[in-house]
Amino acid sequence: MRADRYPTRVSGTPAFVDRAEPTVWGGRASAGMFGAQELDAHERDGFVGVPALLTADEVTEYQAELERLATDPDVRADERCVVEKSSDEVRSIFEVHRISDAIGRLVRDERVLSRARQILGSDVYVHQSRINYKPGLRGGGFYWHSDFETWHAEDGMPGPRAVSCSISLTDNHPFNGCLMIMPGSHRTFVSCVGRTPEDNHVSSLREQEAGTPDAGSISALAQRHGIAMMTGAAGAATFFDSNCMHGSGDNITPYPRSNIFLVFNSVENACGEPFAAPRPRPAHIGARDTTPVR
Ligand code: 6CS
Ligand code: FE
Repeated sequence: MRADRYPTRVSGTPAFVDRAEPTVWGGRASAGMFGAQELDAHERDGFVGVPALLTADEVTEYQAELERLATDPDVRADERCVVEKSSDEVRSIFEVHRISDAIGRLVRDERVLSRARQILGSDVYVHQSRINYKPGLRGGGFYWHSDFETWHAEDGMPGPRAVSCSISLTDNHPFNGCLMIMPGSHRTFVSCVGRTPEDNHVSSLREQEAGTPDAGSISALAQRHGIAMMTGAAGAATFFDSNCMHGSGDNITPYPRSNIFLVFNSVENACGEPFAAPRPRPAHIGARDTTPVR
């Protein structure tokens, strides 16, 4: 029987489980573009910002690519495309590093890949990639959650040895649905109540239910850690640990919030059977191919 260090969606009462693993792995041996202070910040807070990861020209190039993808009828008809609950606008496109050559190049770019390898201390593969379009005026938010809780329960990810890189392609203001993270919350795993329904991903990627932490846990973590807003100009990136408690608000302003979201998992942390779901999610949401990114 496989040990489950992070039981979730199996009990009627929520619980806090202390994280057993480090946040920055491998004794800082991997060479890469993060300096020592940035890795210290990542270990402490669970996230670290990289202002101007992309140049202004690259931002323009990727914005055009996002527009092209969102208006391509074949992409819209693809199961990897998720539309907003409230409108018919594109909300996310998954496995975008395979659909778009430009984003496939970004995954291999040293500005992204070397940083992911430094944090995870090993070869890495893409567990998930997506583009999030949070359109202006009606862009839906993402309620508080830990990505690792979902990836553990539904994709069979053993431990929190994964890191996300969110690259903003529009200016992220406090008012247009920017990413919010509770600094330090990555050191506490919140065990969630409720069971995972069949094919949960069909609804959860439009609005998450199962795996949503209870109000008491969210309040306790917010009290303990506070809430940081990942604001910044287009082109900035935030690397954040898989177990950070994070979310983003609705966007009722006319200013869209779009980002490219790349999730790297350590090849030492490959996903197996889900820990709390009837079957694994489709490969375009939780990758089964663990070929390292070179
Ligand atoms: O279920 C997932 O994998 C996705 N859901 C959210 C809200 N964030 C992480 C991930 O992209
Ligand atoms: Fe998330």
